[in-house]
Amino acid sequence: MRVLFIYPNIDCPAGINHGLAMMSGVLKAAGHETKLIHVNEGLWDVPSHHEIIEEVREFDPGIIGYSVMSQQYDWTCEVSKAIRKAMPDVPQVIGGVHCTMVPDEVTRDGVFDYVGVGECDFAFKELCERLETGRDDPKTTPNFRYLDAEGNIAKNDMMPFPDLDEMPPKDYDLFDLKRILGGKNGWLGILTSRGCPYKCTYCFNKEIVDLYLEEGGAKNAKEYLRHYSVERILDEIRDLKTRFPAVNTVIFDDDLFTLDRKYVHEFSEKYKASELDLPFVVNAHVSVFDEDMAGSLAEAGCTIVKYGLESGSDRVRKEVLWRFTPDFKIERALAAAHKFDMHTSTFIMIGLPTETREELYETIKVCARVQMGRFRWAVFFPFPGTAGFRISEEKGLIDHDRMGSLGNYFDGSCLKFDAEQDLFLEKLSRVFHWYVNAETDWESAPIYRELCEKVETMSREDWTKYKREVKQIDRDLSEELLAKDITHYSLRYTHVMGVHSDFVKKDRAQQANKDWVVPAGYTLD
Ligand code: B12
Ligand code: SF4
Repeated sequence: MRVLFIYPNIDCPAGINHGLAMMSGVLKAAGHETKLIHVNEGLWDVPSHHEIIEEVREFDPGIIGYSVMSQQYDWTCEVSKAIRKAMPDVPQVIGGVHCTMVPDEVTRDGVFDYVGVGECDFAFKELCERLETGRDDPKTTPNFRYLDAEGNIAKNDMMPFPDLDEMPPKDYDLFDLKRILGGKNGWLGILTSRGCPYKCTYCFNKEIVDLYLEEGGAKNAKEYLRHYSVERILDEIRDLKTRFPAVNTVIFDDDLFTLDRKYVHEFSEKYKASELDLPFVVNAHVSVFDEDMAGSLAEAGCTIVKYGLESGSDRVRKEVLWRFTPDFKIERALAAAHKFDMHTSTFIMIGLPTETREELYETIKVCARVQMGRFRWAVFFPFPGTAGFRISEEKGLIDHDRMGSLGNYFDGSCLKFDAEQDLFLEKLSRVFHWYVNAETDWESAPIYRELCEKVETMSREDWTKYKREVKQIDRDLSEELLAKDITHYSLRYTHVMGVHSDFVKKDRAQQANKDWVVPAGYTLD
């Protein structure tokens, strides 16, 4: 069968969709033909409905599969309706995180013929083959929901979590990897595992585990966490590096690379011995990262460790985020990476449900204390289907109109805070790093304290004018401080990332020596 995937990767970094790479690999191994329309403005101009329909016609698929996250659901529905009008007989199927989170909502919308829930690597192949051969009723295919003739939601059981090493190779050729790597300065995203045992309220992992416990025959949450064998991953990277010499850094996109100490040691030893000679980046959890792991990873070539820090307030972490990491572990995890000279990067969230101004300051203070290499902040967004959504909804905090109109998670909150807190959040979402600088014991702190005081007294009107100048003010001040060798964080790469001046200096020195390829997401401008 000819299977056409459409991946709306709009308004976001262009990347490999690992789910599609795997599903396409499974289909190709069974003799099917696949093609992808990868919609991302960084890769190509976003096609019009007309252009998409033309491309669909040309490929003449037996089925169309969309892979969507919540943010792109509305766009996908519009495209699907346009295709339906032009080609009513082609079955259209949707899957991806958004469908797993709110399957009934998507099914009820009635736009797609089938809605895939959970990990559909084998289930989608099964559906394609049932539709093609008629050997079994497609309507009973595991993992799928649909509207029956009476308009009720019909739902099938789920297949158990797939065993990763039973899967055929991923089909990276589905993507224009050369172009993707070009846009990312040679950074290759790889997934070595699936699953995470934590239950953070803003993430989808808890919900997928609950779903498989209820409907997928899973006996315990541990079944969710699976690794590909280290040998398979090394072969995958070796193959891609050979075929795409532009690859110069591997970024392991796994939710949690460092949960299993034994795995970290095994991986590090084999990676080093493989002589791949590619620096790599991992995601770690602040609860389970120490010098033993840091040493092992650094020795193997790890250069950057990324952590979710999210909030500096113990109450918010426990009550709102369900992240039960005490402060000392956060500090230990960051210090461990610094000891081995690895760059550290943390994710921060502001504007969390019930978060007070004092608690926001606790987040600022923890950043000033641990002095990570960089931090990226976002304004909390309650993804439908998450516990974070339910917590916010129960407390009547969600402004639904605002939620629908927010294009990203950086410029404002869709929660109803009082006017003063709302304005403070807007300010922080532009100058969070100034507040962090102001709380340090650095020579630059008084300068930033003065700036923060100025920002705090501004009315909304004054702030609206001032915020347009923030980037330039920040850059001018940073250059002045760099010239005097005074430590500080400044905005680099995006308007929501504070980068330590030591990194800026190192980066410039290496660029001057021309032996440094600036990694995507780690570039300075
Ligand atoms: C790697 C990753 C990225 C990578 C690659 C994205 C990608 N599409 O693969 C990059 C860096 C590009 C990225 C970007 C973003 N990400 Co991201 N990302 C992840 C991460 C860590 C892993 C994704 C993954 O590969 N999973 C493993 C694969 C096997 O699972 P899967 O992709 O879900 O696919 C399976 C099923 O969903 C289903 N399926 C998928 N597609 C289809 C299609 C059909 C037809 C069918 C039937 C089934 C089906 O079967 C697949 C195979 O089992 C997840 C967390 C996670 N654990 O999933 C977050 C996650 C998916 N990302 C998230 C977010 C918010 C983003 C961004 C919006 C961040 C931002 N502000 O820029 C962007 C949006 C990207 C986009 N859509 O354009 C959220 C999504 C929340 C939501 N409800 O939408 C997640 C869940 C993390 C979280 N906060 O909970 N991300
Ligand atoms: S630790 Fe990270 S991946 Fe795991 S549940 Fe929490 S946010 Fe999600």
